[in-house]
Amino acid sequence: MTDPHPLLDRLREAVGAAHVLAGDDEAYVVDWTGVHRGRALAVVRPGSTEEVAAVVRACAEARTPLVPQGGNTGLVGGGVPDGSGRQVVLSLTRMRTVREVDPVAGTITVDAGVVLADVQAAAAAVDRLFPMSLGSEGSCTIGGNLATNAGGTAVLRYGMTRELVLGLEVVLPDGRVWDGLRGLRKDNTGYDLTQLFVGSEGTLGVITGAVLRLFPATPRHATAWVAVPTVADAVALLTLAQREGGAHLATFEIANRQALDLVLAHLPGAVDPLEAPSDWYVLVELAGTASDDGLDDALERLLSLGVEAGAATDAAVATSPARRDALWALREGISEVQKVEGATLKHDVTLPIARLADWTEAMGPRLQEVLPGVRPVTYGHVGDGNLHYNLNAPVGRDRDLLDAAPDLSRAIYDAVAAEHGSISAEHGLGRTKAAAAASYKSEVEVDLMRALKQALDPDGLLNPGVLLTPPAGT
Ligand code: FAD
Ligand code: 2HG
Ligand code: ZN
Repeated sequence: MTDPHPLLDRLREAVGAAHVLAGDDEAYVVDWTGVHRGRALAVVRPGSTEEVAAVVRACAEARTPLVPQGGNTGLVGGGVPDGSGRQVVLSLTRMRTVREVDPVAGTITVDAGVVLADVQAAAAAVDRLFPMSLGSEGSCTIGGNLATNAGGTAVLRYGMTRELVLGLEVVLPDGRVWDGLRGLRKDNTGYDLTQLFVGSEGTLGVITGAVLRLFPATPRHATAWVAVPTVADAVALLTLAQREGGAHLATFEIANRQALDLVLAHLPGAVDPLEAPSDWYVLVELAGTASDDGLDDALERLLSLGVEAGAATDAAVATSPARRDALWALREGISEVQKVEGATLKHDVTLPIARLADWTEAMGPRLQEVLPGVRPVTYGHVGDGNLHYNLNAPVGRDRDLLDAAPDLSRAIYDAVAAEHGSISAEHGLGRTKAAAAASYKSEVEVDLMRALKQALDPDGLLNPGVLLTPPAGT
């Protein structure tokens, strides 16, 4: 067995003793959900790409597994160590430099540890937009966003993280540095290595820098919180929003009444903006540049067409930036309040949009058979076909939810598979879903993924147990 102490000395040499922390520091070894509570050999916080490379080399030589970590906001346990106490957490949070902003080329080059909100602010400072938007944007890092291929509320218009990146800098599992920091729009010189690392959840390399795309700033917004009777009505309203909003349609999010009730119960200052309760709600936003004058009219047209068609029953339109923030808080606050409410089972699924309504309608009664009283808190990015089909326990019965979890999740994932959907739309697989994903993928797909892992990380030292389960017999 490897003696940990020589490695700890090498890590201190590589990054400075002050940046090697104890392996039981909760900020680094417990995930945001609180479900994954690990223990590390140490937490290492390098301050530069060279230091990351030195840490990775030292761990490779000592055959010690590494867990790359950004803001530790991941929802599938991929950024925290297991309970063995043998893994080293490599935190990128000291690497926070915005290296370059080029508003003309429309690019920004950043260290991987830069917090998403700081990238948005650096873009805004030169009158540009970095569109990615997540509830966790005040803490998550660009490295984590790339490693998970994060989605969020602007995917409908701008795409997932992989559509926002042009080049990467990556420390490979043997400690070599791949400098792929090119901001080129056109580069057909072989396999797309940048895209290989996007969504690889820290299993193929440690991302240390990125060139990201910027877009024209959109300071104008027209935003509404709309009551819709059913998911089918939300989908009908989406079609109208695409027609009336055109390229200005930036956000189209859904939430059920159960989700709103939790926000009203637990989020200080939250107020229901509509008088009559509804089973479902949509947050719709059109966004435009300073010269786009017609957004309010387009939203009004959309809402009256929605009411005429019976797809919408009422709406609150934001009349000031503060009102806009208040409407957004009703949607962005849901994850946090679900956690306050108690044990939560998360299912981040995608379905063909045309199947969302029937699927959701069938799922409710099926789950009641498994656990009577279970509360589906359903919300998400309906414009992308992505629902967070999360479950809270029947009131006061968290233990029952945890006991029924395997049966509940299997019922949901089987129903997703039957529609050729995905069991992870945007959060990744991490430790939570690696085994489930393997059982829903074809053998060919799993083999290809294993072949990539073997080619880049033959000793399996980067994030073992995350994304891929260990091969049979190991
Ligand atoms: P971490 O949690 O630290 O790590 C996540 C994964 O990336 C791990 O596997 C880790 O090993 C790997 N990793 C991290 N940094 C690197 C690196 N530099 N190099 C290689 N691998 C690395 N996600 C969405 O997609 N859409 C949402 O709308 C959304 N909303 C959220 C709202 C809340 C309130 C919370 C708590 C989370 C939300 N998330 C969402 C999930 C999470 O914020 C994202 O997955 C985010 O991209 C994780 O970034 P992070 O820096 O916190 O990564
Ligand atoms: C969101 O869309 C996030 O709010 C978080 O993806 C979802 O907490 C969740 O399950
Ligand atoms: Zn989401």
